[in-house]
Amino acid sequence: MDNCLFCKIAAGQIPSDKVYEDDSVYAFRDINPQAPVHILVIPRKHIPSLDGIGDASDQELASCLRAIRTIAGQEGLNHGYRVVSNCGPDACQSVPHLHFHILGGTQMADRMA
Ligand code: DGP
Repeated sequence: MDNCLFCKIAAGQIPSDKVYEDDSVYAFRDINPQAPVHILVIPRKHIPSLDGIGDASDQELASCLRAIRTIAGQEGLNHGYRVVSNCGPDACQSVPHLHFHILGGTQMADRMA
């Protein structure tokens, strides 16, 4: 999609701190980290949010989940990590391209909201 920030990041048109990529997934460090490790995992295909996954293949979606596991290993998150995908205004989604936050490297709160 022409005017999507994360599409531009995945295409290398906007710089990012890349941690992983494959044919269908790109992952990079969040510009405003909320934990010692804070990485965003995105499908290369433009999908606005989890509400739009009808337009993604099972392979594309599974690739995101497999990338999350790979990245957690790369980052040494051996004691665990949290995965969050904000979907829509009630969840304060600010970038309308499906993304999964990987948060880790610290003990997280035992409640999420
Ligand atoms: P969300 O609120 O769930 O839509 O998360 C969007 C995240 O994207 C937020 O944590 C900050 C991050 N972000 C926004 N713009 C940029 C950028 O230009 N570069 C990077 N690396 N992260 C960004």
